[in-house]
Amino acid sequence: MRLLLATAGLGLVAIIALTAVMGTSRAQQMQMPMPETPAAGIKMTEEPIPDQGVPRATETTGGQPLKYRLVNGVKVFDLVARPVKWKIQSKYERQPEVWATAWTYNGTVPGPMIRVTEGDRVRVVFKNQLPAPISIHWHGLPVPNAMDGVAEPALTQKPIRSGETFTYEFVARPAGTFFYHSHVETDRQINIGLFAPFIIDPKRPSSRVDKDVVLMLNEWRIDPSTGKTWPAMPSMSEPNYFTINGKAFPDIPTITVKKGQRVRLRFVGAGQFLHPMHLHGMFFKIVATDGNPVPPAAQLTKDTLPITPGERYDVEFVADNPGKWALHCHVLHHVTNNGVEPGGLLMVVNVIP
Ligand SMILES: [Cu+2]
Repeated sequence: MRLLLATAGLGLVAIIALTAVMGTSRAQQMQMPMPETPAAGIKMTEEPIPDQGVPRATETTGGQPLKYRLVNGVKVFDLVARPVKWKIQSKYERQPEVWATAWTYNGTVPGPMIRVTEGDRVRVVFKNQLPAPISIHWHGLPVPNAMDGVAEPALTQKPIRSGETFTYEFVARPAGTFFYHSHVETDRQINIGLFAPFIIDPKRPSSRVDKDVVLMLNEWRIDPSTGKTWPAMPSMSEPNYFTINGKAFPDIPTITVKKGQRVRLRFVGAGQFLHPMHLHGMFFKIVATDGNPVPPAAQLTKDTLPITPGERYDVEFVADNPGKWALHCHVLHHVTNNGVEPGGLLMVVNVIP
């Protein structure tokens, strides 16, 4: 790679020198040899995620509710971090089936949803079966400091090494949309799958919805022909796949509702890019930001909402307009799969008359 950069650098120097000597037009006419760029634009600047012996996932859907054991009034959840091959896109048209090498909680992307009621005491027994140290941070939750999972820097705990177990325990509050993710090598670890929803329901719900859907957004860097996966971002590895709940269009399940039903979407920015999510055919109201309810008088009515990394937005709307409506990111490169449209962060809301 250094050689490649050096060659590119020399090429640039040569162009500048030629331009100075010959004038711009002559230099442009000269077909300067440029460094070879792979067709997919994949920059092999660092090692991919190790994939030898990594099994295919046995589950097909991420973010599903995790069962707990009740022990002396404590809701006990078991999590195991392990690598799997995760299918993010089925074969369609001329696009191949695409499998990523993912690091996961319990073998799915996103990891399983922890869903509890405000005030519940939660214990998470967490085992690391990944080949690297990791941790769990409870994003947005005001937990006791020692439970915050910041292991890099080792602010609240040491990284949990491969083979080790660590137990987190705290009271879940307030009600709202949160998530959990690794807090070791975050630039590498989160985007390859170590994130999952954490939903806290209010003791007395103030509003009822017919459909309540969590939509976690993130990005990937994958060679579709081999499944080799690099963390999207380090060493300028730009993402070429974009997923909602670990799936790219056309694999993102349609949200089907009857006309007149109330829908809540909980957007979670789990990746490293901004995604302005746009709903066709209907407006929505922002009812909560980062887990905190928005008073009715302050609820903005929108059809496009930027979700930045780490943010959560709960939006609600009454599905009053029948039809199949697109819900997609309006950074339109993000509705591609490896540069081919349609793909990526694009799904359907089907309102049945
Ligand atoms: Cu986007």
